[in-house]
Amino acid sequence: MSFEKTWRWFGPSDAVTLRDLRQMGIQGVVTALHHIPNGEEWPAEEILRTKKEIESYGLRWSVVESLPVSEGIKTGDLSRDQLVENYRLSLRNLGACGIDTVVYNFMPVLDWIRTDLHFTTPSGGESMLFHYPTFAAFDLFILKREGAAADYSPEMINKAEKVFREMTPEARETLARNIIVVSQGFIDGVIKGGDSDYIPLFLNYLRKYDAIGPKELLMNLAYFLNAVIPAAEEAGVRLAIHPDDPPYPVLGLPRIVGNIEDITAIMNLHPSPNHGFTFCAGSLSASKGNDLPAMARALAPRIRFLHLRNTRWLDEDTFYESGHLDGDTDMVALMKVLLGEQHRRIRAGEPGSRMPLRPDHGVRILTDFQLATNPGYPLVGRLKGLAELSGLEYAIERELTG
Ligand code: DNO
Repeated sequence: MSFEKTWRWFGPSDAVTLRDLRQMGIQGVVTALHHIPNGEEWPAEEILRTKKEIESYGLRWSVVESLPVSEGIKTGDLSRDQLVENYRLSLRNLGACGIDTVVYNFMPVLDWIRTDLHFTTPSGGESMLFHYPTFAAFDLFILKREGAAADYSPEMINKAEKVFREMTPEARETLARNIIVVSQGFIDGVIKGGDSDYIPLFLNYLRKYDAIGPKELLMNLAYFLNAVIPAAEEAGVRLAIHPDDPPYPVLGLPRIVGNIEDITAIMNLHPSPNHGFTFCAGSLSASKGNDLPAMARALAPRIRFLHLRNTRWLDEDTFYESGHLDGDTDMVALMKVLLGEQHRRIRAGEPGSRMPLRPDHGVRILTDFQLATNPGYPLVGRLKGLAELSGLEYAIERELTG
């Protein structure tokens, strides 16, 4: 089949081992040097150590996810130039070691956000859910962020008040920890598990964006790209920016990678083929205005990496991460567009035609409850997703090629 099948692996401490991946038919590993602090150069020896370990199982290190972009680059503070220089060095080292695709995101302070990490799906599995009034309650009444009320409609504030009133003190604490610490720590977030006074720390990070709106953030992204794209080109590394999740502003923070206009504007910042995009279906589907097959069609030549998963809306304020095929995104239509692009590249003999695909997130089912994995990354649920996506790919490929 045409897509390279990949899997996110969190390194030697991941309960899913490289041996497991081999058995599952995975071809490429998606990982990062999670032990290197955010902002520091990734030394070639460390990259090679991980690469050799992966290769000793007959796999390849397909994609770096992520080489994190530090807060100083996003805010454009005085540390920026040193951080950008370290980023350039890491890209050079990765390229020299033969790693050619690097994912990053440009979301201020936070990465993805869910209000419930343990939602029971209709079939009894466990998944992650986002409920906007609960998120508003976190912002208004737990964080008590200054000026937050101006960001919500009176109707939403009423809903948030009701949610907050009905929550126990423990539930409030869990919500805050989930958003600030639990879902961020394992992806190199700014606040780590051990920080007990995480709310004031978090508010301090938010305040750094007081004078930064979408325009300023886009300028800081442009500055970053102008500095790192030449290094990526020299190193033979393709950068792939990841969309925001959910793809709209939160907590007074700008988010600028959320829809077709945003992504087109970002791609237009630099024409280099080394400046591309990670098509993350789950993140993009968290905004009802996004037509995913149309976005894939419009962005096709710049897509460097595929994250496929689905979401389902329960009501106007709530979505959860459903099965990979089963959800509100038309995965058949999306897969057709993506496969069409993959075939076009192969036919055109384009260098770097490869589109690695990974099943993003998954529903916890069966023995997943016995395995300590990161939120969103169960073994069986993701493997089920990969099997479903592969079956779909197989069927569409037969249809396309006859
Ligand atoms: C969530 C992931 C994101 C993604 C980063 C890329 O599980 O899709 O955390 O890795 O945003 O930088």
